[in-house]
Amino acid sequence: TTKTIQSALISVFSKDGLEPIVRQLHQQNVTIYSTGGTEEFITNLGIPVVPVEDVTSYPSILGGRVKTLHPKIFGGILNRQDNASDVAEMKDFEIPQIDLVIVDLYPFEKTVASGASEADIIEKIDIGGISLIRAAAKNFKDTVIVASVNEYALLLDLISTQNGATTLDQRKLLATRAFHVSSNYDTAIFTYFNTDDTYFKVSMANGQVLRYGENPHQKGFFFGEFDKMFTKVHGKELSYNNLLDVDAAVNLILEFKDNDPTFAILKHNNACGLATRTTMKEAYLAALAGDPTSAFGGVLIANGTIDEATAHEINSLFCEVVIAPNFDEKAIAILSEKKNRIILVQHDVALPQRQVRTCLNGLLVQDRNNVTDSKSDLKVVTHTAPSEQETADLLFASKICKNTKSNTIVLAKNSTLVASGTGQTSRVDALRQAIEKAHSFGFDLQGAVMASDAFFPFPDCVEIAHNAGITAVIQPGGSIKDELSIDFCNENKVAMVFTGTRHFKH
Ligand code: 93A
Repeated sequence: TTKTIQSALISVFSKDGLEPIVRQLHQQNVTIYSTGGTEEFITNLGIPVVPVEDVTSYPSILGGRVKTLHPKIFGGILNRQDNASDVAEMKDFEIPQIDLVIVDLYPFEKTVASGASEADIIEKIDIGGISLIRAAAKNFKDTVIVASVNEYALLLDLISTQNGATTLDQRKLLATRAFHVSSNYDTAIFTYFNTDDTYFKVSMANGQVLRYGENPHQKGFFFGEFDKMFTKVHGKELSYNNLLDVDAAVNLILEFKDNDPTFAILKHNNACGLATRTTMKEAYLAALAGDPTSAFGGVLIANGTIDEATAHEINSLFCEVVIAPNFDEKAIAILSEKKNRIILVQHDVALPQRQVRTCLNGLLVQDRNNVTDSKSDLKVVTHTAPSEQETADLLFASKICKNTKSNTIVLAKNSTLVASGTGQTSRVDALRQAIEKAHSFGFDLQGAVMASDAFFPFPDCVEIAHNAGITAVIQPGGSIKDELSIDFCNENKVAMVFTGTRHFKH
């Protein structure tokens, strides 16, 4: 499968970086075929070159639109050397073998960016070059394709150290990169032509045009398979913001999958109420009591069946979406009394393991945060250890904390979210917000626990928490000033545990 390059077709828009390659090819006695400007460039180097016109017996026509598009060129690139009839036809039609193709395409994107006229832009849609690339890449078994200046260094290495010998793996790698070039090129052309956003609806499988984006003046789309995750049994169409909240809700409740009945209420992707109880109705009422003001217009999610009694309670609340793995029939009838209220039955489907969002002019991709702090992860760093109830509350609070926008502080007591500070630019502000909120809804923070998504750089948070009545703290640890927080806790009999895992969420 090793092949040695004996002939090359070179057709490049930019001649940058070509000289050492041409010299090396010449040194290896490689026959070089070339198009107009490239041929002139090579001739000027004093290196012999065969014009493609001599091969095709055709001049470049239609103002250069047709230069290399000819069976004698494409036959030379596409023939299968282990195919007897291909070999015979090559001989019959006097087609020269082409082992290597080097192309640098017309600069389409650059021309668009320069603000050129439509006519100029259209002339920069490369047809022959893209065909050469695709043909040579298709026939990677026999042909080497260099479709970008980025591969020149590799090519130079191949011809100088291996005398132009290439392995099948090397040719396939170059073909892969070539198809990357050709697909990006066609995407750029499509992007230039396309002005109709709704095109995505037909072009992308399962793509969905939303009423609008985050605000009415923004367009919005959803690409995903919503119906695989949920059965919508009632209500209006989900909006962009509904979908974001549903996503946050599903991630949050996943932390409580195998727990006793747990109910969460979310607003703007953060939990404003969450509680675990022995019945779903009690869990809902406790979650609602956490922050009845924020719950208005929220997204509700349960980790188990929503029964008739729970539905009765929910019905008096204005809420956008209710999600549960199961609903009793009567519960559905009750919740359906409100025409717009969206009712979703959640299926047991895993979420993607990678998360994607746009960033600058590209994308950011990361693994899902799959770490849920458990009892065995906890390292008691204070003289006082948390009690059994406090330990349960610490782990409970840390699950909510992980699913709340940073910086965040979560206060919890008796398996109930008491209050949280969400998305603050300072951790102290997050704590103050949580304490103030808890007090405004009449909570007694004595014996409550505190979770922090990241370490405390200063001992101020544990001081404020202690003064508010908090008796146990969970945090990742890892600040160079950890000792200051630990000392304060020891002096004041506050229990603190480290998890070793930070849970930022931006
Ligand atoms: O107008 S084209 O699409 N028609 C062709 O047949 C053709 N063959 C190669 N453009 C074509 N090319 C392109 O010409 C190459 O992709 C390269 O960008 C350029 C090189 O032209 P020259 O060697 O004349 O500078």
